[in-house]
Amino acid sequence: MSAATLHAGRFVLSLQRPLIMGILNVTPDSFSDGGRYLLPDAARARAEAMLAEGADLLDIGGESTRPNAPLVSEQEEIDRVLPVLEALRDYPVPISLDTRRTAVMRAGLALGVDLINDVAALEDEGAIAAVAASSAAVCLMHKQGTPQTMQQAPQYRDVVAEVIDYLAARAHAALAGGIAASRLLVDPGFGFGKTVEHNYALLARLGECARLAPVLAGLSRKSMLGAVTGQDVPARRVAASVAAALLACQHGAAIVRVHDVAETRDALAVWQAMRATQRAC
Ligand code: HH2
Repeated sequence: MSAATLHAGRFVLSLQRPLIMGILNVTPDSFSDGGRYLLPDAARARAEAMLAEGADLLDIGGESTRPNAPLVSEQEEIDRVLPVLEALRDYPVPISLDTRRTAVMRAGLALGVDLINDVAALEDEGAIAAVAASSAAVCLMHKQGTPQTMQQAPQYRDVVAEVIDYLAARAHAALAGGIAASRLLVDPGFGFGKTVEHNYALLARLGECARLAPVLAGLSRKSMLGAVTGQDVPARRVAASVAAALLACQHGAAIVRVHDVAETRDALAVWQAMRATQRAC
């Protein structure tokens, strides 16, 4: 069963209400915000805006993992994220580092990041040991293939069962490597080697993932939303993203990773007000 708290570096986060993770990509090519926050000042301004809008955590990434994204060298990724992590290190919310590389994790952990958000579920050599040696939380995400190949022909016998089996195995490996259960999040990896149908099957049955560990869900502005709304441009998928975040929370997500913090916060406030009334009745 999901824990009611998450131990994440400097913080013990209550998961009694869903938390909002604001996305900050320090990349030239991320599918929605690429190129906008490359300079530390622009990144800091965006971080502060998201905090003012109600972000509970901030997720900093230096490599786009969108389908067909070009590979970035380890040093390039470190050079992108480190100045921003340095600028944000004293912020009053947990800082998450979105990376799949051990060397980048180590550099971020040395600066005190509170959470490692790994789309490769700590599969890189030495990644489990690097996180275990810290007090940071970790998000273990499922993907099929690599960003360069993953959307070519995703195939599953039973997508929900296979994703859960994979996440359970990675959670087991993390525990065996010395990372406490109270530091673990899991994520089915919406859009990472999945068809539109696979993604919606995972959303409908997200609660089954939540039996493993608290779930982080990243649906914001993704093409699975464009596919059903006809909105081709990511920036026009805000309403669909808010709906998806709300559905994810209804189906058990503990944290939603979003570009549109203020809109998501308002939608979740309405849902929480209804839930509070239900509990009182
Ligand atoms: N999605 C993206 C990146 N990191 N991490 C988790 N845990 N879950 C996700 O669904 C997830 C993630 C991709 O979105 P974005 O960061 O907006 O774009 P890009 O990869 O192009 O930088």
